[in-house]
Amino acid sequence: MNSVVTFYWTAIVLGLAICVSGQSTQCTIDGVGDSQWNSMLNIQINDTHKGTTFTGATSNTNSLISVDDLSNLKYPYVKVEFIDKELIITLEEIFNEFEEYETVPQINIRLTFSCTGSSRTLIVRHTITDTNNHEPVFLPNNNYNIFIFTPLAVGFPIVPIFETIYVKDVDLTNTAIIPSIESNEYFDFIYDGTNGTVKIHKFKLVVKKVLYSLEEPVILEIRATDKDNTGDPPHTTDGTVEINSDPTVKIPVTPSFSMPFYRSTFIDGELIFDEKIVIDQGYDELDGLKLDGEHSEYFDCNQNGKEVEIVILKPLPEDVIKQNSFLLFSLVATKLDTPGGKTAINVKLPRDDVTLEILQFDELFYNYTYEEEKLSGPDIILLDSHDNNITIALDGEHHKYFEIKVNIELITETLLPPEIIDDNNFIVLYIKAENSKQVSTTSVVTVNFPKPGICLQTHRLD
Ligand SMILES: [Ca+2]
Ligand SMILES: [Ca+2]
Repeated sequence: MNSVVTFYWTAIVLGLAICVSGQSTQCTIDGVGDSQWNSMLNIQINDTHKGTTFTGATSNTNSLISVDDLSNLKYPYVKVEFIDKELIITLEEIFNEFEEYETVPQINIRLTFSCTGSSRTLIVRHTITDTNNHEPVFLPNNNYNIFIFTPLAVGFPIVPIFETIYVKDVDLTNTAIIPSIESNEYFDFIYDGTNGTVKIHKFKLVVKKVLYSLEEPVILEIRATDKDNTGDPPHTTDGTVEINSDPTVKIPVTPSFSMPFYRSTFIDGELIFDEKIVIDQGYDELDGLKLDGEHSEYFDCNQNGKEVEIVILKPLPEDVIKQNSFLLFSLVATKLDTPGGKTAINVKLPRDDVTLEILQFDELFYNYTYEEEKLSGPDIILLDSHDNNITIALDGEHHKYFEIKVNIELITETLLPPEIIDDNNFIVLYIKAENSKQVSTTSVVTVNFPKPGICLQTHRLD
């Protein structure tokens, strides 16, 4: 019995010894340390890398049992071979297109080897460093044709029919495409978000000033420049847009003066203006240009292209000069199918008669705003007025909706009709003060109607 027990014990000890000697013959690969076997073998490559990424002779390795993809990528980008006891890892040809399809810069695989008496697994990670090896590409091609229907408001987006301007840049760290367009007066070229696809950016052209018509096709060069985290120089790709419209479709442009108010001084029988009177929009094909208002009959106006000159038609009577510090009248431009344009002309009269009492407002021009049914603006002050019998009157467009309070402030007691606000960006009022000696003075008040969005027919205030 003892010899039998001894035999079993010997067999158990021998078995254990064989197991222990099996562990000591596990697989090894040159260039792969224990820490890498325990975590992973990280291989750093550029996105432009080609061919082999790792070779290493093995020991105690019988075969490569399996290669498993751990990254769930579109293609197997890595080939693993075990030839003559050597592990060889190579990039497949399709890796050239890795950036076309993938967004995560890693390829993870698991290798399982058959070792002497056991097996061993090794995780291999290829970490891909991005370089700026791709240029931005306009899609579907870099020539776009756009047809527009004028008029178009500022900010109106224009895009090709049945397509969109896309730019693709597949570099792994691409963060943006910066658009630019050749210098032109009509359009800006701006970013318009993504189309929901990573690596594809959307763009549009927008109208940068009111576009009433395009007489000729406009062909513009557009550019897309990439931005990424590679540290490499950016790439720029050129494209063109051709914009056409039907030139027979036109709307008349409402005439508009560059300023709501022009100052002048009457010196030695001449009118000297602070600045030129300019019709900055819609000056062509005017039906008429006329002066309107009290004392305007002494003056005349002539149009020369965009500019308007006001001249003295007949001498100002002495009593007009004596009784007024200023004259104020309107210059009106009329044009068929438009509301026309209007500006105020202020003429400062000479004051060499020092005995004449001067009556004057503190400003020649007051700017009020009517917004959300509230009127706001500066106090209107009469200077050096010791006369208790001064009358103040209001005149001008829609003046019946306003009144002047004693202290002096412009107010409105009634809500302005919506059509007045809709049809105008501003209206002009005249305030006239007259004292008991019939000395009078005038000033201009503009009431602005701020509007969100765009108004095609504008009067400029600045
Ligand atoms: Ca790029
Ligand atoms: Ca790249």
